[in-house]
Amino acid sequence: MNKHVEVWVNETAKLTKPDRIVYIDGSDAEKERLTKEALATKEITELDQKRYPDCYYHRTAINDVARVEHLTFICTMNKQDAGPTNNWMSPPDAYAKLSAIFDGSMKGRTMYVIPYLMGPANSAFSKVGVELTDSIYVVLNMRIMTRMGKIALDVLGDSAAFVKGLHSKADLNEDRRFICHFPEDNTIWSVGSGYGGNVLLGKKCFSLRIASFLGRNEGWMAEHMLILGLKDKKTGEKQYIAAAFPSACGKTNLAMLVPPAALADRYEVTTVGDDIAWMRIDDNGQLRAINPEYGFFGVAPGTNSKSNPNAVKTIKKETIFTNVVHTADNGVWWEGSDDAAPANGTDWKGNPWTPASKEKGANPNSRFTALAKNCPCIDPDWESPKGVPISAIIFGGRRAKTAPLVYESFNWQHGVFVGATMASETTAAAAGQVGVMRNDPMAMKPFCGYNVNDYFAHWLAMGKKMKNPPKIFNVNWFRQDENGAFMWPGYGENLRVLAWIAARTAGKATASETAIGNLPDASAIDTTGLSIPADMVKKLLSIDKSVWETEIASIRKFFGEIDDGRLPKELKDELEKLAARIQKI
Ligand code: GTP
Ligand code: SPV
Ligand code: MN
Repeated sequence: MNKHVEVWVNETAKLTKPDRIVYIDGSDAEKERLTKEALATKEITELDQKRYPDCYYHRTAINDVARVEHLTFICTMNKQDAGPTNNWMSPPDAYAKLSAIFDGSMKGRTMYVIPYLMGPANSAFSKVGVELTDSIYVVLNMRIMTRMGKIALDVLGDSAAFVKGLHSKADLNEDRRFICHFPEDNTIWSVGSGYGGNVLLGKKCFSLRIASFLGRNEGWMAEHMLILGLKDKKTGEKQYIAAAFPSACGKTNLAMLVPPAALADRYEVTTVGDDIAWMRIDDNGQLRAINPEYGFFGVAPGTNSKSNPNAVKTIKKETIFTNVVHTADNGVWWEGSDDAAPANGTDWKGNPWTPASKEKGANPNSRFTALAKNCPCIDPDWESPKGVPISAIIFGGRRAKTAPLVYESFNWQHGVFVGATMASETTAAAAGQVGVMRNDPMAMKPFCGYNVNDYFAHWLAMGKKMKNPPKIFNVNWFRQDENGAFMWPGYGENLRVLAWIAARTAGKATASETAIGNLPDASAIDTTGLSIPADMVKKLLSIDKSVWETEIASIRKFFGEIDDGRLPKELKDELEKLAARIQKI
């Protein structure tokens, strides 16, 4: 064992006082042993192994079903370094406060030591983390979401360069639940939760909050982005596109997109990642990206053979289902699944459930944890140590009125402004009210591990270092008509928008310059085989002056709220330029 890890494990054990310590090696034998143990303690339930080979079911506590942004803190010595969008505690205060909760929290339990690697082996992008946890569910999930065990220790060698993550379920009491990040110490302390993003520390805590901080200091980027490959089979050209949408706004779906029948001969989409991208500029000035994860922690409700057939195939085996309906015949079900609702089942709260029940059977944020390598459309280069070249970056969110289906920014700086001023409706991925519009710059509001103004400055600086910066686009699959119905069919049909983006990036498509950016003419979106009212695409691409005036006022307000003296002047300039252009409509 790496001696730095060992020293830290022993120190931590003095605080948390586990009955025993188990070092995780990632082997198959270990997986079998842990699975048996988790079955025996009922932390997981074995599903019908004929229909669901190597699949398990887990239910979290009822008060613990999503990320908790109000209990998530960035703990930097200087408060301003955490910035205006993060909760802050001073490191001494946070360590003291959480130490009191961690004290003895693992009594009667096992502390698992999980070394894990974010990114492929032999890659300059990759980084090592070690998570100490008293949750066997965390271990089994980390085995799917990261490259876990020996592989990580081999990369680490004798080095002390690893992210220290400490997690204890403690008593799952919300009053004693905290997710604290100490970017200056490479450390994460998470206590009082057993749910996904709060406890699988390799994911949002390390790969976004800590990694964004490291990226700023080391000259790279950690982003809440899917990465997909789009191949034009006619020309043989292939592009990689990264897209940032807020939580539960369609990253997994877009990453695994199946082209509509009418365009299936022409285009192929492959998946590199569905949630997180680490991006670096190579020696030729090209932006390249890896997916640091090894699996998908995807939203279950709405996942079916029509919306996301590749996800349905990915979760056929070796999958952990969390907070969905457990059916009487020992399967799983959720709202919007392929199967008819089961006559009898147990809902996410553990109560009997039938289709006549008033409440939803699956929690809206119920999830599957599945291996990326089981995804039928996984990209052949998804584990390439040098990453894939990114030619376009897409921002988007849930906007009922404002944003058109798609537009292209004028240049990198304007594109950074477009990302910085993103807003979207909140979803069930985080605790709190759903459907509330909020600013979510680059889909990183809950995940940026430092001052968001410095983050914008980092984006601007990175663009200057690239030879051909990716073109930056904005999309909106969620525009609604007067009756609140989605105007765009979405899902596989989004390929039609990707195709325009790719053509535009390749310099092969025309666009009209408008006040907000370059827009395709309605005829430039290929609607072959799509039954949609003739003027719908035109409507989807329309820009309403008064709506945008309101938008400008809201951006002005947002900038006013976050500007602590560090908001880059370039972004304020872009706002004034946008306001002037809108004025002229
Ligand atoms: P996180 O894992 O939380 O980061 O979410 P995500 O961004 O990967 O979102 P995901 O693809 O899981 O989709 C979330 C929800 O949005 C699901 O209920 C989807 O059915 C729905 N959704 C995804 N794509 C579309 C789309 O193109 N149109 C519409 N109307 N809904 C969509
Ligand atoms: C998100 O909320 O953006 C997720 C799920 O991807 S979690 O891992 O819980 O953060
Ligand atoms: Mn996410």
